[in-house]
Amino acid sequence: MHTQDYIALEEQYGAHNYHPLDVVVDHAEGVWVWDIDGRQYLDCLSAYSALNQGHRHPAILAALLAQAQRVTLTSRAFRNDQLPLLYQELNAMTGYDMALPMNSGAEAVETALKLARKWAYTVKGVPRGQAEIIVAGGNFHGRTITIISFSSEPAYRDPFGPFTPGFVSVPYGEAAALEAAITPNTAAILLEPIQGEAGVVVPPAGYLRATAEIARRHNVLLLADEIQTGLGRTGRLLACDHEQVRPDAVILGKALGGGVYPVSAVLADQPLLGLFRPGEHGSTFGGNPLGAAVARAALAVIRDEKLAERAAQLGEYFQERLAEIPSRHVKEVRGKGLLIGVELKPEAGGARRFCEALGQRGLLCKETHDHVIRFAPPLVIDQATIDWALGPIAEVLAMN
Ligand code: IF1
Repeated sequence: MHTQDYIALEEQYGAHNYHPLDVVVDHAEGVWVWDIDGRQYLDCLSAYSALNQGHRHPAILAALLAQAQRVTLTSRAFRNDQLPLLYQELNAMTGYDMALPMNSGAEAVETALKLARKWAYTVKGVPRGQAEIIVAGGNFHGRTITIISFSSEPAYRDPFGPFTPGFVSVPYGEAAALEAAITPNTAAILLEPIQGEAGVVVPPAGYLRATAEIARRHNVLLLADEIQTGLGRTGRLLACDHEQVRPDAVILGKALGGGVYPVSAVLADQPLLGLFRPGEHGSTFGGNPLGAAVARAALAVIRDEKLAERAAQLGEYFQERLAEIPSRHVKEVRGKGLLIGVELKPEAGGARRFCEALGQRGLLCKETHDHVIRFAPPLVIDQATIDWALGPIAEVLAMN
């Protein structure tokens, strides 16, 4: 079978909810990916930051295989010997008292929203059914009906109503707008520390700090969606750490599963996460021993290989070199750590053709929101590989 055969099968038998680049991946290791014809590519997307530790990290694979030989699934009807250790290790790394494990990012976001509503009714005293949660324009938190209910992107929402009520949207990056939206019924503010999908939008310095202060002053929870920004990506373990902000709840996903298995979680202290009672929330696969063993190894790699520090150093280097590339197409290079967006001018004709041209030169990238090329390689990348990547990137940015 050839590339075109796989593409034809996929188009015929699969739902068309994606528009992937025409690369059929055969295998991968570290920062590298090979297609079925043996062509080699540098992965500059990292599955949207789910591969911070690189493809098939040996320690994570070893944990996966060892656990698969023992037990993979118990459901939460019974206990297993991995989940308690994952809890303890999450606590040691982040300082939060407790965690609640789920599978996908969207499920963990839903978990945090349910938690905030329960807190509003049982602790804050908001009348039942009246809780409001403030979100930011341009957000991306997943694709469930509740989550798309507060998306500002028509493509994610449009034919999928009716929507879940109880959400109020304010412009991202403006603390004053957040404060003005707070009412006595406000339960929480839900934010991404950097908006990934919106095009790597970095808020003004001090925004998170100011938001945390406003939330505290008004007795409103701050929920940080660190699914994409967390676990080292931006140069700190959590992106909120850049401003010494400690949200009431942190939502993790993606790299928590080390690029091999879906694991997500909500972290919070006991007075908040302790509010859930048996039966109020759960998941068949959430907290399963295979996922927990993988997540333990994924966290150990982040800690032992100092991936946050690597992202800080190499990200600064990569961003500086990108900014030096002369190109009439580039409007701005921005980001934190190894979450980098290159925004093109509207006249450039969209980022997609640049991503396709990069693909032909051995770099896998994905456009975000038409005009931004995202560079987010695995955090295990080294400087020499970044130097190599800058060649094809400069070539492509010099195109007409
Ligand atoms: C897709 C984007 C990235 C996320 C944040 C929650 C979730 C995500 C901050 C949900 C997921 C994804 C999912 C993937 C593409 C992708 C994405 F371009 F759509 F916006 F990363 F930038 N919070 N992000 O970024 O996590 O339920 O998917 O595990 O939906 O096509 P999930």
